[in-house]
Amino acid sequence: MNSALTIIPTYNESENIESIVERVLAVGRSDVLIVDDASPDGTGDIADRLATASGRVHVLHRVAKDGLGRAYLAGFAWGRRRGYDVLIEMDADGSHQPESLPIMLDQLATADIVLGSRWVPGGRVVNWPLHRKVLSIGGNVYARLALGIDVRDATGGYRAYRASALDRIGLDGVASQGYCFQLDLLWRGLERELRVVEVPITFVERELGVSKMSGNIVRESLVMVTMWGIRRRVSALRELVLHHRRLPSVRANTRRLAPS
Ligand SMILES: Nc1nc2c(ncn2[C@@H]2O[C@H](COP(=O)(O)OP(=O)(O)O)[C@@H](O)[C@H]2O)c(=O)[nH]1
Ligand SMILES: [Mg+2]
Repeated sequence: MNSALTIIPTYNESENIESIVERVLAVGRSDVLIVDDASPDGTGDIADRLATASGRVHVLHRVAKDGLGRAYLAGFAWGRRRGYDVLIEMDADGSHQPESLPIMLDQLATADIVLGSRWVPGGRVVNWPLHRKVLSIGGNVYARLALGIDVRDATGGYRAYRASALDRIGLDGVASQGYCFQLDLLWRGLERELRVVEVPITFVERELGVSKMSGNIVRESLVMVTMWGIRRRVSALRELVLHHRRLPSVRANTRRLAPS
């Protein structure tokens, strides 16, 4: 693999952005793109300063808060135009530890999508309140059952994609946000038979700033996952009845890295 870009979406992350960028640069495996949605707290100005200080840091300013999914889509497009081979998703708040990047990126030698996973053996969550754990585990169990996938952490936001995987996924029709955005990309990847590997990570809840999670984001995921699950079952039935064929299993291309 050649050049990698870590994309960090930000909305009001002035207390976190400098430290996370420094940590990514210290790991030394990727450039950085900050996608800031005109944060009122001045995150964009700090980002500009970081970009002036290092040629490896770039900033994409957007005019208003427009959701995590669209921030990533803009970041992916920016990175693809500049020829990056690997696109990484990382939160700004320190939850996704940059020090895990080498082990994740090494997996791209034999995978198209690498998921940083909290819910495989060796994965951990630090300082999360019980209700967030319940929501995440429950959401993942539901996604696994509804979609028939074999992924333990399908909603996580710490990931690495081969650029070719994003091309195969086809980002044009993706409109979902939040956790649903993460699920959407993974589901499209699995349906296109991309190779997915889960790497255990330690997720550390933010110490500074506030979460932008909302009830709407949860509801969106629930509705979409249910719809995708039904659609898949209808397609499977149609293939079987009309063409006497089985759909390829979406589970076939998934594996887990053992805890180190
Ligand atoms: N650009 C952009 N970033 C966002 C938006 N919403 C959330 N983020 C960023 O997405 C990341 C994850 O958000 P966070 O609030 O920590 O979600 P949580 O970890 O699920 O509680 C952080 O880096 C946020 O700053 C948005 O609308 N636009
Ligand atoms: Mg967070």
